[in-house]
Amino acid sequence: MGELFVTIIFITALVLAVYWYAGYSVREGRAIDENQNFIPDTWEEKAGWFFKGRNLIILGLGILLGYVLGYLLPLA
Ligand SMILES: [Ca+2]
Repeated sequence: MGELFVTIIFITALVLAVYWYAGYSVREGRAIDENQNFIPDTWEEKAGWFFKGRNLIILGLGILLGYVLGYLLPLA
């Protein structure tokens, strides 16, 4: 379970980094963002689901993290 926890932390960090970098590259003017949603338009074409489901993906990762953490460190 400990390895699973590290894996989920790693995946969560990676996913958050991708979301952050999407906004960063637009703000820095490195990517074209015609519809001004702070997601490079080329990324939206390739992986629109990843950005459309952003809230759900972060929520899911959070629940998963909480679940594994609760298993590793039971309070009672
Ligand atoms: Ca865009």
